[in-house]
Amino acid sequence: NFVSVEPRAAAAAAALAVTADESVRRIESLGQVSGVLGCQWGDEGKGKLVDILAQHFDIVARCQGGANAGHTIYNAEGKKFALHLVPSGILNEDTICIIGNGVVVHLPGMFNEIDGLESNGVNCKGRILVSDRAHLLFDFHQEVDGLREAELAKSFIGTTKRGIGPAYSSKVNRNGIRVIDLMHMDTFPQKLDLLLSDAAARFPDFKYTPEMLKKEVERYKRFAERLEPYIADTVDFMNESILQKRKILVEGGQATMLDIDFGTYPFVTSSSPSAGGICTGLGIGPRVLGDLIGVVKAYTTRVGSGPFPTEILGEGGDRLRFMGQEFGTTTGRPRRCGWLDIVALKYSCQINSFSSLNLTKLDVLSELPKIELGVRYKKLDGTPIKSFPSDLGTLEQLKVEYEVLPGWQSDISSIRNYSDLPKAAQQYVERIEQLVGVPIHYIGVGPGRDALILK
Ligand code: 2SA
Ligand code: GDP
Ligand code: MG
Repeated sequence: NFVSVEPRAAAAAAALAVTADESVRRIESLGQVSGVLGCQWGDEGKGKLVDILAQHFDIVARCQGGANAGHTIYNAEGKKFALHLVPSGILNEDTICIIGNGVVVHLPGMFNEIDGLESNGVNCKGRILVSDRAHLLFDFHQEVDGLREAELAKSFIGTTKRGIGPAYSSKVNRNGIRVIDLMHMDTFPQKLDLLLSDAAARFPDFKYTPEMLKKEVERYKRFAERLEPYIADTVDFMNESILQKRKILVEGGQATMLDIDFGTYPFVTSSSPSAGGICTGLGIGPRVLGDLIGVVKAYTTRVGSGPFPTEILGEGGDRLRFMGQEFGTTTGRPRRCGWLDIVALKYSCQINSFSSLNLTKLDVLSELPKIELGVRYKKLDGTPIKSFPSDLGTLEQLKVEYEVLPGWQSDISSIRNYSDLPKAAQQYVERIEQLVGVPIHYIGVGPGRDALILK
């Protein structure tokens, strides 16, 4: 009773201003369960693509991360929304949004986000389901995140301080508290006491008092009441939806190069933003996955510490940051900027087996007379490095070889057909395809819903 299954192709085509039948068919033919994942260090523009594709899907699901994510989207009237926990499908009124078991949920933040959406005219009622198996992220996890960063001093990770690492630590440590535990308020105080006592034992600066526990338990009693209608066995819901032929779009948070296993460890987030995270974070098997779209910015950005081989320091980086308005959606932090890193992109394509790519923010490069592509890594002594290195020392010491391509130096933000792009822009797109061996089917030329070229 939550889901409307009628096709929404006509509305979607109108919103995209798509004229080519072939392009519409391409979106329509995306697999029943498809995913949108970040290829780089996040903020590639995943939210925008999810919002656009959501018009063709019945369900949009988040499978990992938490309110560290910041997905910026604009509705049909051009109003800006920054989403953190609520999936980017929420602006499409027929879409059901799932917060899967792999997500860590900060309830005060989630309800703030829902209140903000509703006060801006977005009806969320009956449209958000939260997994009973998802772990709760408490305010104290955020405090501990800050304490850990302070302890690391100069080698801090540069987290969003949203409590992500500490919440996943509680989960893996097997004393985390799950959404379903809120339905058993009799045992909840003991569980929370154990968690808070652990934090107090580990961090002398974390002041834990009995009053604190009492206050938090009272607060969570109220959250539990408000949350009850949202709680669902999302594993069953997802699998039943698959049997009923509903279309499901999975929205990745963060990105592959921040993956706990594949990223530039320890400068990573604490979840699996790559393809594997879809199965573990939603309880669906790998054989149901259809298309996976990798979202890649036409250049590279990274927020937080850690290796960034193609980073442009100084004026060049500042110029990209200014042109691309590269500031964190969650924290407002300036993002580090650099050229597109083909070695990292190829690695990301290997890990995720992307069926196609969405190249975003091509418009941001429009002013540049020349554009560089980082195509190979070499050690300082000239020895070639075959694939993306696991070793931090190697990553910090390597030399990147660049290919230099001509810029197009004209405004492309109102172009909607691939053939109308300047030849130099087409050459840039096609060189990337050639180097990574995955087709680019979507090209972003602006932040708005309509600013997308289907190739
Ligand atoms: P955390 O908070 O434990 O996940 O931080 C660990 C690393 O992961 C990075 N990270 C991100 N990188 C880019 N974008 C993210 N979301 C926000 C945005 C970030 C913001 O959309 O702009 O507003 O600052 C995100 N979330 C986590 C983080 O920078 C650390 O390097
Ligand atoms: P996400 O975390 O991957 O969803 O990305 P963010 O929302 O954090 O950051 C991407 C930013 O780029 C947002 O401000 C988007 O509105 C904007 N954006 C997305 N696609 C494009 C594009 O093709 N061109 C331009 N100029 N901006 C874009
Ligand atoms: Mg973001």
